Amino acid sequence: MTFPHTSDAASGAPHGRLRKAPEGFIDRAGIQTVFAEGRKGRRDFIRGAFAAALAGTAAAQAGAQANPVPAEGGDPNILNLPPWSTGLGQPVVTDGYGKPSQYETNVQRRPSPGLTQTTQASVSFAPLQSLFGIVTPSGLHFERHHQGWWDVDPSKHRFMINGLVKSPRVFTMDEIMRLPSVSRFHFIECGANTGMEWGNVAVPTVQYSHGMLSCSEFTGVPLITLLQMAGADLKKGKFVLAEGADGSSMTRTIPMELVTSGQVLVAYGQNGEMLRPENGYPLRLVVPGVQGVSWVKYLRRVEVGDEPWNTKDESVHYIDLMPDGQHRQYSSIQECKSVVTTPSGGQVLLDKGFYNVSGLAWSGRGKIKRVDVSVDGGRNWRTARLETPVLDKCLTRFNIDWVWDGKPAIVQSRAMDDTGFVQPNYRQLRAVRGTRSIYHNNAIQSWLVQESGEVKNVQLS
Ligand SMILES: Nc1nc2c(c(=O)[nH]1)N[C@H]1C(S)=C(S)[C@@H](COP(=O)(O)O)O[C@H]1N2
Ligand SMILES: [Mo]
Repeated sequence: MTFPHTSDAASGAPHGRLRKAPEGFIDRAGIQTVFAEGRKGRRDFIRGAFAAALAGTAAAQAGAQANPVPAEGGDPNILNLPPWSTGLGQPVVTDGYGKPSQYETNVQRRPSPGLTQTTQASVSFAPLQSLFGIVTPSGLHFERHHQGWWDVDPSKHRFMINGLVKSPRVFTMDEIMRLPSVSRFHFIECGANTGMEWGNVAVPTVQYSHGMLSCSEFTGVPLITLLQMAGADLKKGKFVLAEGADGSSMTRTIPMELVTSGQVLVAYGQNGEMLRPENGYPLRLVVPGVQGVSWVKYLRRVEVGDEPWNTKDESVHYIDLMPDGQHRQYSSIQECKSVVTTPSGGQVLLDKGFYNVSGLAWSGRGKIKRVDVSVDGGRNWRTARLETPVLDKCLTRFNIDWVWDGKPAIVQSRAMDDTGFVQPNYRQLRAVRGTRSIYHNNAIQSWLVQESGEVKNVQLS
């Protein structure tokens, strides 16, 4: 399924309909990072750093019209020496693992208040609105558990290869970790990410609309190496089945081409350390470009076979109901997608003037080639800067300058990958996919900046 390159004129969209978030949905603490000190009676703004940024030269040159730092009388925060300039600091951190600043404690992954709450919440969303660059800190990586997570004892964990192989093999963690390894940056996105938007439910923040998305440096052994050690029949073997050791019996079929290309990894490392328990410690499959469900955690078995297995996780879940009433199965590649993370829903712009519009773009088919940004609901587009590195099947950070005139604005981003695929708007997506899907929504996201500065999730029809 591909969409034609949308010309600016063709994608001219009508005005957005403002959708209200469900009552009780907004969890303000989760929405924004606010530096409360000294800001009584003011509107919250998107990062405390903005006060400094606005006084800076880039913003001034870009035509900033407002400076929130009071000039007259002097700012006590620059005039008075704080305790950290006059006293002795803390000794080295010796109590184990380092933690973020106490002023950053509201940057957390969160279960969505809009989803059914079970005794064990099964999804937590990454706070995309608070992150920089492309790497998701491991403690903020989204989680999706079908049966809860486990801290698996690595000395007891075993990984088996069977099926169409000469000699089935069972590996210990030690045996896997002495093999040649590779390290690669890749995004992982749950196929259900942005799923609520199919039903036109205005989840209030980018954390809840797009936060089943994370990006890490993964370290491990290419699965093909392990298959070759077991003497896999790569002629008859057209697919592999990956199975997890947790109670969900997570099993997914993966086409052999992805394995022979060397991209699929049996990974134990995440951002320079071992995987986190909630992300599959001590072993998980990394299937670049493919939806999260195939990235089987607590990986205990890979079977080589000659046809897809049609397991519950591929016949009942993660299928797309198409307009003709048929279900689309095995639609595993996460198509080209992007989202503006600043400004985004739940944030508040302090005042008119300069803002850095920032966001993330990714494609399961390759590298991001271009991202365009619109501030008028898709009538006009400007090409954003792609920040390096721009990697294969990895998040790419984009930035673009914007001077907000204080009037209502609809901010959108539209990504294109190196296959020429252009991220669709809702009209284009629904024309192909209909209206009854849950999974695989890669439509252009719209954020309405209101005159008050408050940013809301809207969907253009
Ligand atoms: N063993 C096992 N693997 C699993 C799952 C699971 O519940 N059990 N969830 C899958 C789903 S649906 C997703 S989206 C990703 C989420 O990975 P994360 O929790 O590391 O973000 O893991 C996949 N692998
Ligand atoms: Mo998922």
